[in-house]
Amino acid sequence: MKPTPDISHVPTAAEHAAGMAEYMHEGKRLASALGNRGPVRLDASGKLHQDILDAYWQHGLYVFEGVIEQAEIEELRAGIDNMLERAPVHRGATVDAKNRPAFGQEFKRNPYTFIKPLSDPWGGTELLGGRHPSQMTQPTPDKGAPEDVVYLLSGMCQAMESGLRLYGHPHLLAIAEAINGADFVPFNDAIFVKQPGLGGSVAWHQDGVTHWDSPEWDEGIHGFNFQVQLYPSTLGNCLWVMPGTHKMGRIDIKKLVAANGGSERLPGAVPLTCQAGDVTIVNRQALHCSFANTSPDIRVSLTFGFHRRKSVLGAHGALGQDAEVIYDEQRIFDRASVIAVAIDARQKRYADEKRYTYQPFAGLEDDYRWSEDNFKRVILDYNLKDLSI
Ligand SMILES: O=C(O)CCC(=O)C(=O)O
Repeated sequence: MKPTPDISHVPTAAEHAAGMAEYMHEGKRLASALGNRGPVRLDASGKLHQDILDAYWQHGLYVFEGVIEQAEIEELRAGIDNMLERAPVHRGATVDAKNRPAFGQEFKRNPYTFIKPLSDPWGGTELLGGRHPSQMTQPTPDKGAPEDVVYLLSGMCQAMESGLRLYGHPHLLAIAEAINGADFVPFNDAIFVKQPGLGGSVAWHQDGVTHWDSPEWDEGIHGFNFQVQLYPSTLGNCLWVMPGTHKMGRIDIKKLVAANGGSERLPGAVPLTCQAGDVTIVNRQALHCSFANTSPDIRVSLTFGFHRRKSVLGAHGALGQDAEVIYDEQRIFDRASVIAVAIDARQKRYADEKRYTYQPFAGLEDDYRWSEDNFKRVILDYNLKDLSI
């Protein structure tokens, strides 16, 4: 029998890393048995290959290898470095570490979320619809760790031109179309930054919060998220997913953890290890988490999701959007127009790439060109109109 970890002991970062070894070993074995990874394969008409779609719907996840070219990765990394260098010097500050005005104060939504190093800010709280009911281990950081670290960056389409161009990537949009239909609509975006020895955890959860009791509930009703990996995503810092759980309805996470002796190392999960430039998709109903990053490696994951239009139309705001708001045609159109501008911004940089045609904006391309005016009209503060469900 496996020894049960002593969950009452608060481990040091080194103890936490060592304690993960066996779990990581088993996860690696399960992930290689599962497969569910490979390059993006499109058929002659540009549609995602049916085998990939079937594999995604079977397990609720897929890892697309080598999607983003090195030059684009470098641009995205530079954008993130710039945001991190120009972050408020501490939570709530208006200047950065060099006493310059901190980045992003012109945006209505603050781009920076800070946490205590190695902490779990959501687990066991009512935040985000209470969807993270069980708190993860919060190891003690090494001496000299900063008081706060950046956990999330938001607003990638307005904060970095490279982020907007990524949002218009033809292969990613073809994947969104294959999963959610040609009239798919956006969800939101967030960049998870897991600094080595400092990055916090994201407690076990299922993302969706609104449609669990819908008479039309099915395994795709809450959409899916992409994660574009800018650095290798390792056993020690990656996202972990429980395959097949997107089909199971709402899961009693507290009960699962209790049945596991109180340990968050839930059996059966697979680690989504990646190389830089790989892109994962995870169904928003799949049970997933990431552990405190006590590894020596950084992970930066640009995370953005898409929905079926019919899941969103008429739904009430959730997850940070005002619950009184109803997502009507206009709201959906406005938020979806970011995709139209992103496609044009991408085309201007990658002229040889086949441009994606986003069906809801077919014929409206001239109104949604990438320009300074459209930055102000469409992109600025676009994330106030996220379509969270
Ligand atoms: O990347 C992570 O660590 C967490 C991502 C996640 O939980 C999510 O996108 O819902």
